Amino acid sequence: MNNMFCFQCQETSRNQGCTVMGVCGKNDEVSNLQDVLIFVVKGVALYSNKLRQNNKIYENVNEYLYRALFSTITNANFDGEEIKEYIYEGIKLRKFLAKELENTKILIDSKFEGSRLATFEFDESCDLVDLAHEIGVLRTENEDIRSLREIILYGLKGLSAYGFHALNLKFESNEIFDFFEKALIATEDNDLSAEKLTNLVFETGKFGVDVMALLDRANNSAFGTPEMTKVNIGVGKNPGILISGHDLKDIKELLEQTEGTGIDVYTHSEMLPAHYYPELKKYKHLVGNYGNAWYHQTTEFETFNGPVVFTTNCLVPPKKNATYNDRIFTLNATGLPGWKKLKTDENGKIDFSEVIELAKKCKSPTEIESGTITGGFAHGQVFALADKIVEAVKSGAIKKFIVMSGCDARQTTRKYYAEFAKKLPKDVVILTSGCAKFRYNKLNLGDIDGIPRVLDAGQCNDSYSWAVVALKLKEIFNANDINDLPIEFNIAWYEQKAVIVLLALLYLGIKNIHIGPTLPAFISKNVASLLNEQFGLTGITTVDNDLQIFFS
Ligand code: SF4
Ligand code: SF3
Repeated sequence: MNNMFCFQCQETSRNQGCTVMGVCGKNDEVSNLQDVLIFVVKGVALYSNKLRQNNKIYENVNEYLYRALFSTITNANFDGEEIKEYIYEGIKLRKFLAKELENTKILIDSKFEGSRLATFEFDESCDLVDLAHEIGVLRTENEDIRSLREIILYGLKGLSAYGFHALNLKFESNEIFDFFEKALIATEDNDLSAEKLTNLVFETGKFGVDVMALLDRANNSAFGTPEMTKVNIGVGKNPGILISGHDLKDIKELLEQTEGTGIDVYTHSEMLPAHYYPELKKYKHLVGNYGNAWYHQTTEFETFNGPVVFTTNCLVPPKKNATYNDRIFTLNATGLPGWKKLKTDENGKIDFSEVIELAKKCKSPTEIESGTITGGFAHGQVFALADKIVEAVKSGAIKKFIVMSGCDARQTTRKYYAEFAKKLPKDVVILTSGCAKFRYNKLNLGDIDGIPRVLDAGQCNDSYSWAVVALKLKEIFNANDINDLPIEFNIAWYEQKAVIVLLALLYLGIKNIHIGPTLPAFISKNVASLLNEQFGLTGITTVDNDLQIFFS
């Protein structure tokens, strides 16, 4: 029997599955505990959904469901003790909900009543390997059913992440929660056929669109409409705090608490787009972005010299000789043994005083690059430039757009994306979002009539912007089908947020998407054929060959 089994990300061992230890650094104990947690989360969803049907909604349960599932996303949480706390918290919540249900005399689904999902208990004496085998990925023997169940689950993980950020800004949707719970329960329903599960995969994409739209509204109302912005990538003389991850409410609080302290704030990786929002860029001490995509952190945190705050993934377990461990703080669903966890109070406020005091004692960051990069092309800014863009398309100055949103990661095969960007015909504009952009956003690819050739909409969830832009272009050009537009899709994926983005694009009817650098291990051969036949979804090949396919 395997020590563990996980195949949810692009770096999974041999593109089959991590069975001894995660390539990401997740050990077998944490992996198995996460399997248990996912099972517990489904049990909570079972009761919560029944009560929801009867208009009984519990805010703390909603928050738990998102936060707990989010903690199982790749590179979010490596702390087994914290995962156990989530498990115990879930079992307590499930019991509470069961009592509530008893009081209301509502019956739970007879199919699940008395089942393990409804009654499961956990304690330290449980054999984790046995347990994970019974309730983890490999519980499903049929590989197509397994594939469909896991696609849904990973889509829901991505949905939970985006839903969590929106919730942090007090934006929520009962309809999304309702689907989220129902789909979680469905992944345990042995009566669902492959056809029904396939439909659920596409429905997950619909709610992917909804959750990204919700988060877009939340971010825009809290921080203004992203606008074209030049971001400094050099450093100043003051000590700094580096903030990473995706949660914009967290950076806003950090900026408020550091104002006037003499500390500068820098963004890392997916926090770069914070600079594009008026209500965040107005802080003079938000001085720049330090470094590149998440996996460079093992060297970049060394030279940053000051404290680092993680609001979400991607965390990388430090090397043995790392000197920065006592400078790292985590928040929300993230955790790593030995790194300090910052707590939020009952009003959701974070106390950054410890981070600020530490920063004051640290050296200022060591410069690793200089200059600026430009971004801020979410749908609002693109619409403001619409006339110029449409004119460039009509005159033939812009021949095509290529959406290259998604994730970056370590594998050397990802050099493909930098090479692909460099070799693109000069009349092609890259539309990007997510950390994938770090492969080509510093290549100085120039502009077309003042329109930069790399338009960065923001974080991975801002891929939604490209769907909105595509729909707008369809209207402007009076096209019958979104696929008739001069837009191609070459998406780089890594973790499960990319899965919900992909499902959302499929739901919107976008065809012929290329994904890479490899096809997901969790997509079985039959499911891959179905996606290929129905949507033209395919993998990447070589740069030259793909350029031929896209531009000949
Ligand atoms: Fe392996 Fe990815 Fe799972 Fe980590 S998250 S254990 S690398 S499949
Ligand atoms: Fe990156 Fe982790 Fe996916 Fe939000 S930070 S895109 S990989």
